[in-house]
Amino acid sequence: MKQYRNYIEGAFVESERRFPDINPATGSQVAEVHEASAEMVRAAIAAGHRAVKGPWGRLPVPERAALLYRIADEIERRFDDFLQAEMEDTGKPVSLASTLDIPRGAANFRVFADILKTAPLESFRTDLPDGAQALNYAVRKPLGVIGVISPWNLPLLLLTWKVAPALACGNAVVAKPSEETPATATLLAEVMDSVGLPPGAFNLVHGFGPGSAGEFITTNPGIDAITFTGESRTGSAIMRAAADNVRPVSFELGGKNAAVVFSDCDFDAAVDGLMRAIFLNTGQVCMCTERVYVQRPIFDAFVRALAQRVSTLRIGDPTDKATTMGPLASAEHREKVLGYFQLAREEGATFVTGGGVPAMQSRLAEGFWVEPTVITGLHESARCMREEVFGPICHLAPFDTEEEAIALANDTPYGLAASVWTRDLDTAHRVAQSMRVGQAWVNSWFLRDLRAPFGGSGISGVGREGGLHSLNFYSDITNVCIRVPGTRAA
Ligand code: NAD
Ligand code: 6OD
Repeated sequence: MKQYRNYIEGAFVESERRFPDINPATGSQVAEVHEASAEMVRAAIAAGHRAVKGPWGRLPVPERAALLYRIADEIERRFDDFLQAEMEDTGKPVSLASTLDIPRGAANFRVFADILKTAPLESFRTDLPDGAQALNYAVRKPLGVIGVISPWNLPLLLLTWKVAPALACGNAVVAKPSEETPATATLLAEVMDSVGLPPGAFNLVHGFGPGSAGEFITTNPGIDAITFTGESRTGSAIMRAAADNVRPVSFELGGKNAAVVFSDCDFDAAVDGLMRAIFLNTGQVCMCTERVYVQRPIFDAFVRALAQRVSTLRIGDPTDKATTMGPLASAEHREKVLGYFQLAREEGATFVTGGGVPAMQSRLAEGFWVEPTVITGLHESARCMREEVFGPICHLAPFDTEEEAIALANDTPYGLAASVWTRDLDTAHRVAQSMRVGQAWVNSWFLRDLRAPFGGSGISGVGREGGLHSLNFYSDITNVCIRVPGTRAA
């Protein structure tokens, strides 16, 4: 049985307490995970502080950036190991993991190394009444030890999205991947080890949230900032823990994302785009669309076209290149999603497709499968319209006017992402800018430029990461103000 150990101050550390890592496509155990004790988490945090005060913290920017490039190169060299591990942990199809998760894992390190090298620093000249001047300039320093807590849906992508800029800024990291998906994080620790990252700069602890590694990180005053991706409810709990020592937090949380499809859209492109937006990663992407509003003249045709396309999804073995939809990530998550299918029935939904569990054969029979599901007919106040399901389900409803569509899309406490489908440029800008979300895509979905701000409004998040936003969150910024006497430059 494979063993996933903790990585603390450059050493792989075993634990007495172990828990199983399950392959969601088969329901079988693939590894034993070593759960970090409170003492181990304390040791990881102390190691982080030693690293920041020691060789890691003193490394000049070009050398730090060179190490980040080496990490990216090493992830790519071990591409197949990462791919296999991610598929076993999540059940995601090889077609997805090989084009999204693993390449982005490497890209995160390269991009943030580049951003660090080219990041501008603010400076202002102030003209003083006596003719002298003051020069203000900001300097960026590491914050210290960053607690990174990540979810199970895009394990490597979302972990490295935070670890890379945190390291780029010279911090040490104590990272805790989801208990459901510890595999690629463990490989990442091996990569850090093999590229010669100074011990303590990157530490990995395995475990759960409450009463385990997650809580041990967030409640430890030695953690200087917490960056978290996961459920909004968990964000609230972590925010309470961070409040005690007034630590900064960056949160990327849940969504109940809408798409607005106007009659003048490129119909086929909108159907294609929404198939991705609804079913990518079995609907387990925080930005997946669960509410689709379609302008009335094309509503019926759109529902029919989407249903027809759903029938072409290939549900099956993640290692088969033809597979386009894998299982849900865990038995527990499947119970939750099936609970929402049942609730939708009770709330009066019409099931256009799906709503059940597909019959799978042989070794896949014990996996955590559900059918891709399209529903209509729910009232806006239905729980299925208001709560995040995080599975392969969407509801379609008609709208008449642009104002109505904007109001419907924004009628949610979440505010993560939206997409707008239209050929009219004015409508596109107007509606996209009216969305109360962190990301509004036009005629597209999940297009990412890592220099762009990313995050959520409302209960979908706190702050923005990406590009300079990440550097600012992971830095302690000091403004130096120097009086320059008697100069008269214009
Ligand atoms: P989760 O909140 O259950 O868990 C996320 C992580 O937090 C895990 O590592 C877990 O062990 C840890 N955790 C749980 N309780 C904790 C506590 N009290 N203290 C410290 N750590 C704790 O989320 P999940 O089920 O793993 O992921 C799915 C959720 O994540 C969905 O809501 C999804 O929308 C959201 N998500 C958001 C984004 C985004 O960028 N906005 C991205 C991916 C996923
Ligand atoms: O692309 C990213 O950087 C990002 N944070 C994606 C989040 C996906 C949520 O499941």
